[in-house]
Parts: sequence; structure tokens; C-alpha cells
Amino acid sequence: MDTRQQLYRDMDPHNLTPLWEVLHALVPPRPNTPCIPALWKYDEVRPFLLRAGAAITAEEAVRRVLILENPKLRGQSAATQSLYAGLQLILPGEIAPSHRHTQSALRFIVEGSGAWTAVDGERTTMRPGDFIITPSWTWHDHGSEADGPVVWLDGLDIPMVRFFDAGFAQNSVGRSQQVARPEGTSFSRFGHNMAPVRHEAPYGATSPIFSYPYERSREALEQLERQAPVDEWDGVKLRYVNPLTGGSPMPTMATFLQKLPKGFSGKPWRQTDGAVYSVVEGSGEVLITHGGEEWRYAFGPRDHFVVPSWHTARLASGPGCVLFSFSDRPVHQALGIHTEERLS
Ligand code: GTQ
Repeated sequence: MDTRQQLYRDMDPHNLTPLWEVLHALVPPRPNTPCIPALWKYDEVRPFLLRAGAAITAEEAVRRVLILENPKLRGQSAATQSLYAGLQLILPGEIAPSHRHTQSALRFIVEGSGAWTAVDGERTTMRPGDFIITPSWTWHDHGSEADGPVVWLDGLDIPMVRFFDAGFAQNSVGRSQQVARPEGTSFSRFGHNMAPVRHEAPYGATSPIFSYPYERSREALEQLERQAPVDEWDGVKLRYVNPLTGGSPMPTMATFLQKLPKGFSGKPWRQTDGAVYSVVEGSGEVLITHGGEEWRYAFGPRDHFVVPSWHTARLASGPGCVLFSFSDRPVHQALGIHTEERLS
């Protein structure tokens, strides 16, 4: 046996291993995610959600969610290395009991109106396209007085918090929390480009607005489409902000809403933050390429797809469409490693 092989074998029981055998994989010339693009057509997912509704109550499940797992991360409850995504179902009259955890959550309402989520004593009614926040370590429960199923996209930083081994969680004694403030209080306080004169940020680095209603966000995009130049890569795209800081609504996740005008054919880009998309209205196509491979997805309302880190993507839409998306961009930015390339 040669000197090196003998060395490796002798030091292995001491939990020692040579860097030079793995250096290129450890410090790759460019991001090399194990994730691949993925698409979940709502027509295919919805029957499974309804079957889940028959198989288990929200109460027993605590959260009745089908996790959107990246095909290359099966078993890890992850859509990308850092992000969790799932579709949660609540049926009329159900309660998903109160708990809290250090993981931050976003909700993006996909189907149905009239369910609510409560965060630290304030309820918000869910309507399709609303973007709702559950800040880290706040009590939250969900319930429904709707007359049909309500489904929303859950986006959480679960894999990130797991990576840092920093997760805590608690169940509440009560099923659902006492309502302490009327609905809309947080929006009145913080949602009009104004803020209380004397206040602390009630949720630290997280936005004090629980719900960013679709009506308002969509209106902004619509007006911009008429009034401002359309971006050749993004169409008309805005990021949601924490009004107290101007930064992302949550410390770990950035969220976006974009409108591709009729006949839009976007230029390709790539970025280090992998993203999860939820199609709100209209239809279109995303073309993703990476290392000689190609994925072409036709999407329609309520479909979901993943564009992984450093994959080249371009968006197109014949009839026009509206897309919600979220990524781990704020963390890349905090670490000073966020990179984006706009290609032609
Ligand atoms: O609604 O609190 O999809 O705690 C995963 C974990 C939803 C929630 C998920 C959760 C929740």
C-alpha cells in the first residue's frame, strides 16, 4: 500500500481526514447545489390534499400539510437546501392548534377565502394572494369559517434553523388563542407608510405587518406596468418590505410579487438564492438550464415551482401572469455572499 493510503487508513479511527482529497468539492469554483428544479401542478396536488383532509383532522395533524420536497432532497422536508415549502389545508370549522417556534413562517393564500390565522392575539382573514407572516416565536393558530377548503403555501426557514441547530418549539395549553386586538390593527399601525410615533419593533427584525393584502400589492404592479418601464428580466417585480426597516419582511426570507405583461419574453438570469414560486393568476413558462440540462415548465394558477441556486432561468407569458416567490436572499446579503447575474 502506498504511503498516502496507509496514512488515510491509520488516521481514520482518529476522525482525521485529508483536506486535499475533498478541497475542490468543499470550495467549488461555482455554486453546485444538489437541488434540481421541480414543478407541482395544482391539478395533481389538490386531490391528495383533499384525501389528506379525509384521512386526518387539522387538530390531530396539528398542521395538515403536504410538503413540497425537492426530488433530490427526499426525506429532508426541504424544497431547497435552506427553505421548506408545503401546502396546508384547513376545512370548514377546523382549528389547527396554537403553538410557537423559532422558525419563521410565511403564508401565501392559494385557494379559498374565510380561513384565519392568529398571531399573538390578532387575527387575519385569508384571501387568495394575501401574503401573511408568522414571526419567529409568536403564538399562532389557524382556523376556518369558510364554506369550502382553504389552502395556502407555507414557506419556512426550517432547514436553515435545523442547520444552525437553533430550533425550539412549544405547544399552547389552549387550542386557539384569545383575540386581544381587532383584525386590521397591525395594518392600521404599520401598513400605510406611517408608523406609531412611540413604538418598539414588536417582532424585532420581522415586519410588524401580519398580512399584506393581495388587492394592494396587485394594484401596485398593475399601475407600475402602465407607468414605468418593464424590466427585461423580471417584468414588473416588487419586493415586500418590513416598513420599519425597508428590509425583507423576515430576517431569513425575502418575498416578491411580479407581473409578467402580456406577451412577455424575459431574458435569463441566475442568482445564488434558490427560490420557490407560487403562480397566482394567468399562465406562462419557465425555462431553467444548468450544466447542460434543461427544464421547461408550463405553469398556470396555483402551480408551484423551484428555481435552485445558480440555475439559469427565464420567464415568459403569452396572456400575462402574476407570480409570488420567496427565497433566502436576506441571509446571503447578511453574509455578503449574494450574487446575481443578468444574462442577455
Ligand atoms: O403553520 O405553524 O407547514 O409549524 C410547518 C410547520 C406549518 C405552522 C408548516 C409549522 C407550520
